[in-house]
Amino acid sequence: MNDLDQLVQDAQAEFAQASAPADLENAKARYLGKSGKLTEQLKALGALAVDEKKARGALINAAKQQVEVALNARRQALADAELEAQLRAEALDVSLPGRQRGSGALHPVSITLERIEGIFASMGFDVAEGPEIETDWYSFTALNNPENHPARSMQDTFYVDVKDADGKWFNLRPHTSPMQVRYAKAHVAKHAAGMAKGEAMPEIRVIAPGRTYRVDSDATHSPMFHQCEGLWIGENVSFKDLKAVFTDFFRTFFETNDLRLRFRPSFFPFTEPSAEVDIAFSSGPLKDRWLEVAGSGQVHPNVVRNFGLDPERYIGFAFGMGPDRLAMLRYGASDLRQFFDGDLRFLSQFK
Ligand code: 2NL
Repeated sequence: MNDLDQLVQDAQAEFAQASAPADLENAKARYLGKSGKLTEQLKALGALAVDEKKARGALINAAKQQVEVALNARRQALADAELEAQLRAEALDVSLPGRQRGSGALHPVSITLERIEGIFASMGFDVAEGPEIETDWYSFTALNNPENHPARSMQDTFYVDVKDADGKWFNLRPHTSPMQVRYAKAHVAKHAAGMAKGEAMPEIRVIAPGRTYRVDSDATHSPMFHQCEGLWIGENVSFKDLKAVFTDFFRTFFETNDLRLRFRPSFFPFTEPSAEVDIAFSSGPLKDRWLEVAGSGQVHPNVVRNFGLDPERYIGFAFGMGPDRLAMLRYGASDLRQFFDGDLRFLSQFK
């Protein structure tokens, strides 16, 4: 092998070893640069005789061409590799599914409240919502709770560290009855002025759904829970009407006529007489099991008086039910607290 063949071979080996464009350009300079090995060879031609110069010059040019071919091939290879790597790094899988925006849904208890409201609205009940922080009078006194009734005690009721106009602590309402008292008083105030002497006031028909609070926590009690109370007051509203309203309500709510109701005598300070309401299905997984679903009763004369009405003339019924409990029954949930833990694995089942 002559010196030029050796030189070409060395150049090819060095180019092959260059793993980055900068390395390759440095290698190129060592052969083709101003003082590169091939350039030195060409410079040396000047010292040769004319005929030798021609022959040697042709050989050097041939070698130079080979080096340039090798250089360009390596440049191309490195550029290809770089492009390849870049494409790999920026790869887009157009077959991947797009990112979706999660769609929200109503909470199971909200769905239940909307169902309850819809059914009562269809029976002519207004839907009233109001404050969750209440005065002592609205939560207890107006509802015929004696001053030292246990329902007022610290064990049951959450109090707010602020006193109302009567010098009593504000409370987190333990039921939605205060809203019905507010509604009844507003109803009476609205109609009293415009009524002719002896004319009967239009009936009060209202439900009060919403959040309520008690110091209580286990599988069937949460410190925050929901209530839906109802009130129907007129000149001639009786327990018979309550029974009809409840029968209609529960059959519509549970979408079955295979449902019986039972009224069990009970006690509430705000009603007299009072009854606990149980339902039983005639078929299905809960067949023939009596389930307590509501409290009810004829509104106590003292409470009617607190509405601003004459209890000798106006009479009616009130009731209270637990939408959380109704949601549990309707959806077959076993622990009330699951509704309020905020775990989407549980909640998203009700979409
Ligand atoms: C229960 C008991 C009941 C009422 C709530 C009521 C409201 C007014 C006047 C009279 Cl403004 N009564 N509400 C009456 C009887 C029972 O609920 O066990 N609820 C889940």
